This record gives sequence, C-alpha cells and structure tokens, in this order.
Amino acid sequence: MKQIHGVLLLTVVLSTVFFAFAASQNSEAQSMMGMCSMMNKAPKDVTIKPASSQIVKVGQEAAITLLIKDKTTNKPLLDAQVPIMIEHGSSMSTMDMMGSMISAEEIGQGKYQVKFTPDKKGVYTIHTHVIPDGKSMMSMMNNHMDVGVIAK
Ligand SMILES: [Cu+2]
Repeated sequence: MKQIHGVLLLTVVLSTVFFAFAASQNSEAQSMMGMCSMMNKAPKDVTIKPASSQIVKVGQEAAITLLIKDKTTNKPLLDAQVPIMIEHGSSMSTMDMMGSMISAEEIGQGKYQVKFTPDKKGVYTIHTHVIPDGKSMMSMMNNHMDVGVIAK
C-alpha cells in the first residue's frame, strides 16, 4: 500500500513539474524549436517573401514587411493571422527570443508588417507563421518560414 502511494505521489509531483514547465514562458520557445526543426521546409499553403529591406539599423525601430500569397492561386493572402517570434541570432542558434509571440499587422494587399527595435548589431530571425483565414491554429505548423534580418 505504501509503495502505491509512493508511485502516486511521484506521478503527481512529476505532472506538477511538467505543467509548471509547460506553463512557463519558455514553452513558447520550446514549441517554436519543434516547429522550426520539423517544419523547416517550404510553407504548405502559402508563400512568404520579405517585401522590405532586410538590413536595419541598431537602436532604430525597424518595420519588416512580408508579402504573403496563397500558394495555389498566387493571389495575396488576406485576413490571415501571422504570429511572429523574433530571435536574437540566426535560426535556432540562440533561442534568445525578444519577448513572446506577437502578431504581424495586416497592411493590405497581402502585406503584413512587424516592428521591432534591434538592440545590437548582428543577425535576427523573424520566425513567421501563417494561419490562413478560416483555418485552424494547427495550420501554422505547416506554414512557417524563417526570415533573416541584419542589424548594422
Ligand atoms: Cu522558425
């Protein structure tokens, strides 16, 4: 009986630790890492192309514009959700995310814009995900691309 209680207790402790971990801010970065390593192939339903300079200035707010199109029709993708995470460094090299996930703002004609201020020189990775209008959250797993930016 004592042994069973021990096992139960261990299970409770382990799941508490697990949930605490999953609930921590780091979980977003962790799931990003999974997405990146697994999904570092061309987005399935869309195309994502930088439509502004990928060279930006340190200490100055940069506006990065991405042109997103429907892969099948080649038409600009409207009303999509575009969750973004910005990493200090090249893709998955540092896992040092600047804040948590943010949404790129739709500015029309398939263009989505994200603003950030680089605080030091070097490479930044814009981890970009697309959820086409009407699709489930899960579709961002298949529609992910890393866009590199250099701060000078
Ligand atoms: Cu990525």
